[in-house]
Amino acid sequence: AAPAAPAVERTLVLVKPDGVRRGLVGEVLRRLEAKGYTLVALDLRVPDAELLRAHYAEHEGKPFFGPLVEFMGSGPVAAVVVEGQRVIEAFRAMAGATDPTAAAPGTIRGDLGRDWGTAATQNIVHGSDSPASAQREIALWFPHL
Ligand code: RTP
Ligand code: MG
Repeated sequence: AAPAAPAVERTLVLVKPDGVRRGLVGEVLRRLEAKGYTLVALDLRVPDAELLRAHYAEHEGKPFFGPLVEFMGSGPVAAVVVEGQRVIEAFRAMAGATDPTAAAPGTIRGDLGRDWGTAATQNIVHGSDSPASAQREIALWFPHL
């Protein structure tokens, strides 16, 4: 039998406060659009601690959790829902490794990020890491979708 066609997926992309402050929202959206994905929702807001603690619940108790929530609430975040076949996997590849110093050139973090010596790792973007995470995160950031 022929392999099943991949289903259309949605992922949550965040341009984090460092990316917004550095004027990289357009660059991140440009890369997504240039690769052929569809933007289905866009919002710029300063997220409150309740949303951030829920978003990063898997990291609760880790030493970087407090600095991460503080950093993520330090300014506007651009939240974007992006759609297309295998977009979750694609955006993880486009973002690159978590550590921007180690992230491969060609990726968003590898091309545009660096270590600034801050308590929280500033790495420009977030992307959901699985279909279950994407569904959970989109419901948190865009309850009307
Ligand atoms: P994201 O969730 O933001 O897309 O990033 P990721 O999957 O690559 O990284 P994850 O392990 O989920 O961690 C979430 C965010 O927490 C900060 N972090 N700091 N050891 C550390 O200091 C450390 N580890 C993670 C980063 O901002 C990371 O993106
Ligand atoms: Mg993650």
